[in-house]
Amino acid sequence: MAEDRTIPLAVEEAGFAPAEIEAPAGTRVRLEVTNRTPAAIEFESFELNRERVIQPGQTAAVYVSGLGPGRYEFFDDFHQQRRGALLVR
Ligand SMILES: [Cu+2]
Repeated sequence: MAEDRTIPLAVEEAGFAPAEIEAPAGTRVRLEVTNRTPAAIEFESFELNRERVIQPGQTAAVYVSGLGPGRYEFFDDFHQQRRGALLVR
């Protein structure tokens, strides 16, 4: 069984907090994405192949696994100035 890693990630008006998160290669990562803004957001990543609408005040779990080392960018598709990245080492 691969190691499980939970990473909290908030979406605030100013952007993702933190804007960069890290995980070891090969782990199963559970991103706990909380929308702390008053409007719906959409967590999206082409590189992670994930897309999830999250309503204000809600938290959604986004799972990714089997990632090799690299930088995987994500953004809020509804407010595209909000950007962040998952660094896998
Ligand atoms: Cu989208």
